[in-house]
Amino acid sequence: MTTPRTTRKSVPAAATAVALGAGLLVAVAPAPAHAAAGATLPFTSVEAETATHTGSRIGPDHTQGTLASEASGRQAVRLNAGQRVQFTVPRAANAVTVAYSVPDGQSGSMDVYVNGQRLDRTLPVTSKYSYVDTPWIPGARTHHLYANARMLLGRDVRAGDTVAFQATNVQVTVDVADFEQAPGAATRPSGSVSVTDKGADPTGQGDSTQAFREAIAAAQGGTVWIPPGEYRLTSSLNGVQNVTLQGAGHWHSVVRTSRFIDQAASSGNVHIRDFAVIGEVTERVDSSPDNFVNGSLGPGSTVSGMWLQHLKVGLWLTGNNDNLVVENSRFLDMTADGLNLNGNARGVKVRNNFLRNQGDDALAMWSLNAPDVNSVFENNTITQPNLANGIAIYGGTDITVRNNLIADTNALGSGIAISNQKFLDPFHPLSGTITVDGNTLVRTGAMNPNWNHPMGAVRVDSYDSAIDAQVRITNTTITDSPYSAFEFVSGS
Ligand SMILES: [Ca+2]
Repeated sequence: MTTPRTTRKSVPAAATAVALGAGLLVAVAPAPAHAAAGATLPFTSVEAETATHTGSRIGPDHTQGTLASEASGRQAVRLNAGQRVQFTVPRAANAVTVAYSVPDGQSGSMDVYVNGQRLDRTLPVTSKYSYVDTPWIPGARTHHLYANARMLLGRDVRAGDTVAFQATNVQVTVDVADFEQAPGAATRPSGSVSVTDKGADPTGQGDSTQAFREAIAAAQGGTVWIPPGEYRLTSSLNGVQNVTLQGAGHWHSVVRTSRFIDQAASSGNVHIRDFAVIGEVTERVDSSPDNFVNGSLGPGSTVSGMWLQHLKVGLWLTGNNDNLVVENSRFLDMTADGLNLNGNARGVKVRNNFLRNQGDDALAMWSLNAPDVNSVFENNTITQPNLANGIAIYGGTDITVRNNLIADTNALGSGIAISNQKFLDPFHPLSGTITVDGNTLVRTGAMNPNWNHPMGAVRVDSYDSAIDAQVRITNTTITDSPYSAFEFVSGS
């Protein structure tokens, strides 16, 4: 949610037991066997605190604004120069992504060792994308203390091999590492229009904006091919409709821009897949469209297999996005939301995505101007949203939140919030049936400094109006919550 949050009156504890509204039905059913929660992911994560190391373990901690509190598992390993953390590789891999933090204002690199042998390549680390301040949000402190860095190892490693990272010239706190087998580059689809045929520079030096625009115009009804390489765009694309944008895989085709698509309307049939969009967003400016997609992709569109990083928001969706599917993508290090259906979403499905280190709600529906209707967040894995909720449903009609895995929320956040907090008008409150089924919540919920009481792992919240909807919460698994598992909050 990238609107300012109003300061909430402290609610006396006794008031939370008051009935929320005449139409509210809450069913907490026993848990039968059900599908495993979360996304099916191509990588396996290993926590640094479970690895061997010569540094010092920090945490566990749930205090707002601390490195340990923002860490996956609420623990991490701090390395001073010369110290290392060594992971036992859990699966065949040739690539690794490391979540880390370095002190504010600093940057450097870590040496990388495979089975004790130092690689020629190093892993750069920087504080550039961390330490986000949002003083207009009451209760916020400096947050977003981590960032992610990825690398191809240049060789294959097997389960049981070791990969170690050694701090060299800066203190590094290592949180978690993802090991995976990155596939080779895909080949160009026949009949496609390559951006390089239109003059795009795959070295990342030249400005490829115009080449992308020309390729999209030339490929109407067909496919734009983004070959392996890095492409720098200096302004956003618009008028994108009736076209497929396809890369060779997100490890191979990388677009460097903080604003990829910015358009209020589209006739739709836009398909975006298999490349990375990595921005340079270091602050959060709510009036700027520093997003992968800002606005509308039009009806019948899809986003799949994308790597999205260092943006403000992944997808901030308004206008017509009927039946949009967003799937199999990774959202890392946004300074605000991962994805927000900002009203008027119809039949949107967001499924099987991985979201780590968002600076606000990881996945949100906010029914502003027009309701979000018949839309679904399912089988997503969400970890470490460091301000606000894992999943937040602010209003809307017939919404489903199913089989998601959410872990390690921080200040101002629940694992899942079902809320009539409106933020702005015209707001469309919860109506119809709100299905919350099969979700797993690990260490979610946090103290809210504005309320002076905690937010629970699952929060049903009649903040601005009574809830006149059926809210069905079933088959929920909640473990290690620092505060309440379920919380029902009356209005002010
Ligand atoms: Ca950790």
